Amino acid sequence: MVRISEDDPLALAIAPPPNESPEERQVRESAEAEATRINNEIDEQLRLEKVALRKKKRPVKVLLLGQSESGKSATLKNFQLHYAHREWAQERASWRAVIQLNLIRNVNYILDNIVREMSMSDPSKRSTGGDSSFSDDEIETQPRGPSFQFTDKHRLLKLRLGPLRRAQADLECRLGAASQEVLSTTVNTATPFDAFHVPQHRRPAQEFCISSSNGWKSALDKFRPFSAGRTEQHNVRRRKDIEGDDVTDVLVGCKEDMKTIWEDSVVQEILHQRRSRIEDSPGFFLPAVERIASRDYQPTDNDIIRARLRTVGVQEHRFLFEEGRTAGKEWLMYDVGGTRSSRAAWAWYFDDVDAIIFLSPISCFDEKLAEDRRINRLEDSYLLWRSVCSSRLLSKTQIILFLNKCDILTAKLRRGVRVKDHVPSFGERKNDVATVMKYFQQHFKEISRQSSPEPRPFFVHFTSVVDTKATAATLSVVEESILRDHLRNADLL
Ligand SMILES: Nc1nc2c(ncn2[C@@H]2O[C@H](COP(=O)(O)OP(=O)(O)OP(=O)(O)O)[C@@H](O)[C@H]2O)c(=O)[nH]1
Ligand SMILES: [Mg+2]
Repeated sequence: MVRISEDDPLALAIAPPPNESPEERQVRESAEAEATRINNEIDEQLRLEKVALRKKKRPVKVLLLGQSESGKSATLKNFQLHYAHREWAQERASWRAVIQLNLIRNVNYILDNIVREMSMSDPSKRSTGGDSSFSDDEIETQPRGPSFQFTDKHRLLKLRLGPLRRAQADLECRLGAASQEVLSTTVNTATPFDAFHVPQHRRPAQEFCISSSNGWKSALDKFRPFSAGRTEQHNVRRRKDIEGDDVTDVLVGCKEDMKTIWEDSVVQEILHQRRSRIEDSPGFFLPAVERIASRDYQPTDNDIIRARLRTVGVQEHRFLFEEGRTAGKEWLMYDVGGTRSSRAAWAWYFDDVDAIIFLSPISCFDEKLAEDRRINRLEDSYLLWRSVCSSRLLSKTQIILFLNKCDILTAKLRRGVRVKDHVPSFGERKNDVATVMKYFQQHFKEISRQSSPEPRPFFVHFTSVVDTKATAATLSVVEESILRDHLRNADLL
């Protein structure tokens, strides 16, 4: 018997009548059960609607992985160029300083070589290395070729291009760590095998966290156009930063000498003897001196894609896509620093990603890592690919492989560089582009098959991401495929 409090009006109102018959009681109880059922149904409906809304809002998450200089940031820029054009246009002016720095570096690299060769031919300077930025170690390990016929022209060029050293230091200071390349080191960098094994209790240290919610914008921030709301003094300062007038003055003043030094036959001979393919190096802008070393220079799309700015740590980029199947949808893309010591931070971002785009530059079968000159770059890429494929955290994540820098690969093979001299397992196969591509692709496919914890499809694209038109076509296929997985993942939430 239920006791009803005489003071509680609600309890009194819903209490069964005092002399309820058994039939009346049955009717009442089934009405109450039906009311509860409808109530629960409405609750469930509301819950599902909430989940659906959350799913709809959830951004598409993509992680770009690969060794340093593999083209991760260049791929990201392609996404921005094709799908978030407004933002791309807003950033255009800020890239000017990066491109100026890239160009200045090209010239200073040539000057370093001249200084080095001059000091080689002058025994009194041999041990000091002059004012060259090459280490003694590097000088000693370079092959000694014939002495070069330097003339007063070279000494004059060296003198007149001197201000570029200061300009480089100035721009590097303003752009921060991203503007400086990592130098060769043989000390205890994380091997690709243990790249992701960071102790659980340790968050990655400073440089290896998200350095800015806006990615490369942090480096470009100082070079952003001035705004109407700021003081005139602020805007004048900002205009100076953007136009970098000191640097631009130096560049304009050095324009003719830069062209002369690049076209000089002795310089070409030095670079040839060093087997230095400066043309294939990141951020090579010497052929565009005329355009870049001018006061009204505005970077083109292609300049921006080719500009080299190292990624420091893990950078998060949010794009609201304006084009494509996912127009109106937010994409969250993580661009990581690819040097060996940066890789420990990657695993923190594996959780919850819809797809990984893994880049491997297949042109680099004959190159060594900048941060560790003992390691072949292709070998490093294989090991890294194996680590990513074998990660349990990623066992259900779609991985898309970009075998990148096919343009450089093609040029290299045409010059007669033989794959088998660097990759013995290539054997006596034909040394042409199609055979080499197929061979490398097969190797990556086999690694994926062997090391993935669960069977996964093998998605591969041959790319030259500096070719924005061809890359647009690749990205539309990739967008479609990532979207499919994103929707499927959302349903599994
Ligand atoms: N020729 C050619 N250059 C490329 C290609 N992909 C990238 N590059 C250039 O190579 C340089 C390095 O590319 P990034 O995108 O900065 O490399 P990353 O993987 O982001 O490197 P980190 O930030 O150091 O990890 C840039 O100057 C690019 O323009 C390509 O397919 N062909
Ligand atoms: Mg990068």
